[in-house]
Amino acid sequence: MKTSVNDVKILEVPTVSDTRGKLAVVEKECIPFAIKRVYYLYDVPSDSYRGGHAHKNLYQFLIPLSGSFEVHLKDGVNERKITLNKPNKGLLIVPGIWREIANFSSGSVCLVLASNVYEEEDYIRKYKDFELFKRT
Ligand code: T46
Repeated sequence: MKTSVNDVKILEVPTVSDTRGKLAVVEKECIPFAIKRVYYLYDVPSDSYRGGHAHKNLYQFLIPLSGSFEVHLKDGVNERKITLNKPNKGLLIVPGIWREIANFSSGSVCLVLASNVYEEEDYIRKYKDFELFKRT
């Protein structure tokens, strides 16, 4: 699979702001996939890390609803590290990207919008298998 870490993008979520606060809306124009699943990570200890895998076909949009965390990305050749800390800025992760999520701040919440339902067959959980997947 040819995707690279440069295909991973921070997208701004349109936000309506007034004296009562802010309201952010993810509509279909905002992200390049139809949402089939929503899940979120919370109560994550600051010394733990999530991810440590890639997806074969899944698109995801990660939004730091609260707090901050770091997303480490690999495509088999290049790497990127992105800090998410603004609830109106999400990270679009395309298929075929290895990710590790770490350094969660206290009370942080990571919302994930996904292009498909949960399928364990879509996961590549060993880095050696990921390298092979990227070569083929
Ligand atoms: C990702 C990061 C951001 C389910 O039963 N249904 C689900 O929708 C998900 C996502 C997970 N699970 C089960 C599978 C495992 O037994 O929950 C357990 C923990 O899943 P996992 O170790 O994959 O969790 P994370 O936080 O490492 O990764 C998750 C997503 O799996 C992954 O796509 O990018 O959040």
